[in-house]
Amino acid sequence: MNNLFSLEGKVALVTGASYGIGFSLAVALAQAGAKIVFNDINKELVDSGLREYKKLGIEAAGYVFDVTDEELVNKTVAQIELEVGIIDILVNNAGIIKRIPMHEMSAAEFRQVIDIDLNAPFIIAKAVIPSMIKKGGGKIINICSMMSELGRETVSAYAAAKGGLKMLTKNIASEYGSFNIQCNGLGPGYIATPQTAPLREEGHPFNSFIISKTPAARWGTTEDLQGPAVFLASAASDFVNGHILYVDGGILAYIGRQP
Ligand code: NAP
Ligand code: GCO
Repeated sequence: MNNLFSLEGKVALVTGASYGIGFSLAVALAQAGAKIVFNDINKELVDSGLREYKKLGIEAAGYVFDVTDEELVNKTVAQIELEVGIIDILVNNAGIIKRIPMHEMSAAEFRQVIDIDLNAPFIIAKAVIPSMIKKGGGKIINICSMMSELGRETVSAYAAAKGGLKMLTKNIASEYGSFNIQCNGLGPGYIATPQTAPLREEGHPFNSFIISKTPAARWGTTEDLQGPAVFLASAASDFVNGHILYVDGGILAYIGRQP
């Protein structure tokens, strides 16, 4: 049974993984045996990420590229394939959110979120699929969100992107399942990372709100996501395809605590 979850001999690319959820997922994949490749948008972040991986005994390979830059993505994937190996596991993690009331959000701000959170996963999946097909298969994990299913005030662009990412996941699964490529989504609930730090400030009403909406009555940690990520990256999920695995403490199942 342990071999089912082993990633020995696999190369995993995790985008936006200098810190936060991406970093935690990369650590888990490394601890399951994968060789970790990650990127971030500037050298300072990549260098800082390399130092943090090394502190954990992980010899990661770091590359600097903006996930929305198709030409640079294609060039870097080719470079990774030469320097490290064919990418067996892709985790599309890099993402941003802009919390702005829709009627105050500019089209440019909306497009920026869509570009990073939806167009980039398309660009990178498109770049790695041909070699996965040649190699006989692969795993693509798109980091979705509660907002792949639900809306809330001020996150219109993010919800549109993450809803689209859910359907892109299902379409990649449909189009490439016959090549032994499994594409699934990982849908974190509310996780304590820099991205949600503004919502967790002392006394912020959102803090108590999320606790009341979560049966587990706590914010998630990036460690809560590690086991599900290894499952989706490993042979244990070879017949799981087009699935969004929500790791949310039960939020999506729960109407919320009565006042
Ligand atoms: P985070 O702390 O903001 O980290 C996001 C990472 O992506 C950062 O390293 C960021 O680099 C990088 N990134 C952003 N834009 C990029 C670009 N254009 N090119 C390359 N890298 C880029 O976010 P997180 O909380 O770890 O979230 C990671 C993923 O999980 C995101 O897709 C997010 O939507 C999703 N998610 C988060 C939660 C949550 O509660 N935290 C829940 C569900 C889903 P910079 O430092 O340069 O921005
Ligand atoms: C927000 C939060 C959420 C989380 C996550 C929930 O403002 O509502 O940032 O969107 O980031 O996506 O799954």
